[in-house]
Amino acid sequence: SQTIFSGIQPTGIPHLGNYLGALRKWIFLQRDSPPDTNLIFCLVDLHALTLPQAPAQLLQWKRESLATLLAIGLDPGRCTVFEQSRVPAHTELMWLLSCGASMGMLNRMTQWKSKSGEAVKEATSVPALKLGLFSYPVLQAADILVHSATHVPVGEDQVQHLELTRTLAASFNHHYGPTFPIPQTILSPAKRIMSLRHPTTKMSKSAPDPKSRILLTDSPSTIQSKLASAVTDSIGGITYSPAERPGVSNLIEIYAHMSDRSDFDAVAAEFQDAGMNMKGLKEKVGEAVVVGLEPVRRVYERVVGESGYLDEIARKGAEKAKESAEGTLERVKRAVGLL
Ligand code: AQP
Repeated sequence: SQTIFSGIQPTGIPHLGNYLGALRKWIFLQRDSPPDTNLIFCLVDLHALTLPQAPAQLLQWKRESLATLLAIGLDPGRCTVFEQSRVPAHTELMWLLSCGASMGMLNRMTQWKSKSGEAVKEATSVPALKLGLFSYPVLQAADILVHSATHVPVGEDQVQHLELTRTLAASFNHHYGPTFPIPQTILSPAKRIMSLRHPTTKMSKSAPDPKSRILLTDSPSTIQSKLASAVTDSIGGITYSPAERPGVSNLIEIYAHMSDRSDFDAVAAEFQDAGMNMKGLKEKVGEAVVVGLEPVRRVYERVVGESGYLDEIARKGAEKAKESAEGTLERVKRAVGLL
């Protein structure tokens, strides 16, 4: 049987990029997978600590992120939904994998290069670079491998980390005998939703400008106003051309994904034929997003205040995840000679 694993950092309320690139796929997998498929979804709170976090803020984001996962339709009866830090097997396996992970490989990770920013380019700033941020992909590999996952649905920005996970798994299997399945990446059609303010960079929770992203819990008027201020261009007409018109193309993609369409050129042609201007395009995209997110927001508002219910989900999820992880960890410990 298959095991599907994926995670999200509780570093803010998930945005439309997280949703279209990953979270919505989780719901489709929950709906369409055979009943014997293990579905495991994780709030990777230890990953969140790789950048500075205020403790009270992190705690609040964890709770809001869990509420969002329930709001999009994850069913804790069908899936394992849990917080990473409650399952110590993740960090234990991370150590064991770290002992076989090469610094050279980690140094090539683009997320490390971008999140460590200028500091990584200047040897003088090396003391400011944090080990946790550097070894982030090894913890991610442990998250996946400790559950013997066979499939991992993620957005495009995580593809390189998944490649590293496969390398670490294959190398471990080579040295110690078959232990881990080699997990496959599942990419959703919305591989990379772009920022509304800087459409050549991906939509991100941590970008400083809140208008650059649409949160899954934004009100209809907030959604419309963020789209109204989306950066486009002054070229006439509406065409789909990501290289020349990143802003407009991103809006067309968002509209298409929210309306279950896959032919971006055809969508653009329809808008063009209807004589739509930029303002009209933004309003149309806004309507599709508002309609698609309305049910999410409704459930979110109901569950986010129910702390007892959320705590119970997190507790039960951790129990299930521990069971799933401990078997693998024991096999790994035997394989390396610790047991
Ligand atoms: N813009 C995006 N388009 C498509 N998919 C995306 N994902 C993230 N941004 C986009 C996918 O969402 C899942 C969860 O991501 P994450 O929170 O674990 O980390 P991230 O990729 O670093 O996302 P953010 O929003 O940019 O967070 P910060 O700013 O905190 O780093 C992953 O499957 C990811 O691919």
